[in-house]
Parts: sequence; structure tokens; C-alpha cells
Amino acid sequence: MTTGLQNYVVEETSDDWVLYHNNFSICSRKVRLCLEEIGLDYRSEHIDLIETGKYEVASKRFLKINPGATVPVLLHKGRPIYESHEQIYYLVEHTDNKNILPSSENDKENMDYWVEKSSLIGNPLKNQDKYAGNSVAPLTFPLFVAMMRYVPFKEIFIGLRTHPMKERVIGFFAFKTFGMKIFSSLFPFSKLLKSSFFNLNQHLYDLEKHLEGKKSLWIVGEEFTLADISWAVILHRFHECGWGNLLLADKPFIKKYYFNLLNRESFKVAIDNASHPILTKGIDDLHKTFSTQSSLKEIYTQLEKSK
Ligand SMILES: N[C@@H](CCC(=O)N[C@@H](CS)C(=O)NCC(=O)O)C(=O)O
Repeated sequence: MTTGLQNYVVEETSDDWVLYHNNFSICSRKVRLCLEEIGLDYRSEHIDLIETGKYEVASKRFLKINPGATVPVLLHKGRPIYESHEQIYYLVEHTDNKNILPSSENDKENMDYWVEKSSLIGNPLKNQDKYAGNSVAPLTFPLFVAMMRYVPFKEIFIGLRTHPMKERVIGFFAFKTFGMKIFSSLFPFSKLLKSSFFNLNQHLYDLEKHLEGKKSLWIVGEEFTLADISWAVILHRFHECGWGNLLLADKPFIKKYYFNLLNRESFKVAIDNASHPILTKGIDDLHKTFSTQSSLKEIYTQLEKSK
């Protein structure tokens, strides 16, 4: 598939900008944050993932928008862009409001480096040492398990028929079937959680060192840029999944940086105010489970000791 704006129309529409997205999806949050920062008017189309109750992402209607069955998809005059890291660049380059692009070439290079490092590219189980987005993905699995309690099996079975990536559907079937026991050493998931944790921790050390040296409000400097948008959703994701204390215990500069992100108006609109009932219940259940469920607790304690 070619990158960036595709040369075909997937929807006849009079809306210049349409975003197909999901409130829980980390990549969708990134693009919503960008849209808020730019202040762009767009039509919002919420699409359910199995985590939020059903495989709307693999429905006939949505597969016409994206045969790959993923969100977010940004449409510009009906033509799609499929990758979130490309969507945010496209948005700033094709709208008047350029205030989140750095003015100097040097800063722009710096921004590109941090955007790429935080992206989720390709299979999240690969290239975790290159992309923080890939390494945070498996750390979300405990929250997936918690959310699956509220999703009936029959909805997962629909995905077995319609979803182009069957391995993902089988993963959710296993999460629903085994619950948190899936993180015991009998399954490969505990090893995966640990290696993803180590990879993400390394990316965070790099960011900590950068922020410490820079001593600026945001990643590139005093200007808020795409790099901050891209990291905001990663930091928020591991906090909502209960890894925040462990990952940031020795990183005071990221802690302060995250505090500033949380207080940004765009963050409140694009992330805090865009939740979902299954997500709220899942987070609540997970945070209780973390300290009581033996296999998760064991992983947490092992990681704590290893730091
Ligand atoms: N590299 C893509 C990743 C897109 C992606 O995997 N999106 C997830 C949600 S964050 C999704 O739509 N999953 C649907 C599914 O697995 O059924 C991007 O950056 O946009």
C-alpha cells in the first residue's frame, strides 16, 4: 500500500475532513489531539473495536473505508490516509494552522526523530526496540482482558468470519477464555509483557535524558509540536494500564512533562472527555486486579525488583 494520501475515493462526501476513529484506540487519540491543537472542523465517525464491544472495524461498511480493518482513517475530500503518524503530518501540512510545526529546520529534524520513535508501525510484536508505540501495545493486554469481561463471545466469533487479521481475533478469544490467568507462566504472554516493558523502559530512559538535557517545556523546545502529541498518547496509555508508577519511578523529568500534557486543553477534549463505558469499567477492574491477581502481581513484582 502506498503511503500518505491514497489516490482513490472511499466515500462520496461533502465534508473536507472525516475521521474514522475509536475513543480507546491509542492511534486515534493521537490524531484527535492533533485535530484539537489545529482547531480543525471535521466529521467524527466513531467505530467500535472488539475492546469497545463489537467488531464494527471489520464490518462491511467499514471495510470499504479500510480493507485493513484498522482505525484511525483520515479522509480528505473522501480520499483516505491509513497510518496515524502520516495523518498528523498531513494535517499540519494541509491546513493553515501551522503552530505545531517548529520554525527551524534543526527543530523539525528533532521533532521527526521523536515522532518516529513513538510511532506504532507494522506488527507491534516486532521492532519494539525501534518504536515505543510497538512496545506499549502488549502492555495494554491486561486492559484488553479486563475489557473482554464486558464483551460477549458471540461478538468475537463475528470477527473470526469477517476480520482480515484472524490472529488478532484469536488473541481476543484467548483473553476472554482464560482471563487474567493468561499472564501465568503457562502462556507466552508473561514473557511478552516483560520484554515489552524492558523495551519501553529503554525508550523512556532516552526521553528522560533528552528532557533533562533540554530543560524546556516540550520535547523540541518551548513550542508544542507533533512530537508531544505522539508521546502524550504513549504516556497516557501505560498509565491507564497501571504501569505508570513502575515506569516513571526513576524519571522525574518525564513525570513533570506528563503533568504539563495532562493540563493541556486539547488533552482534556481529545482524551479525557472521550471515554467509553467498557473502558471505564475495564480500567477500574484492572487497577483492583493488579495488586490481587497472582500472575499479574508476580510479573509486576519481578519487574519492580529488576529495575
Ligand atoms: N500503524 C497504525 C496502527 C493502526 C491500528 O492497529 N489500530 C488499532 C487500534 S489502535 C486497530 O484498529 N485495531 C483493530 C483490530 O485489531 O481489530 C496506525 O498508526 O494508525
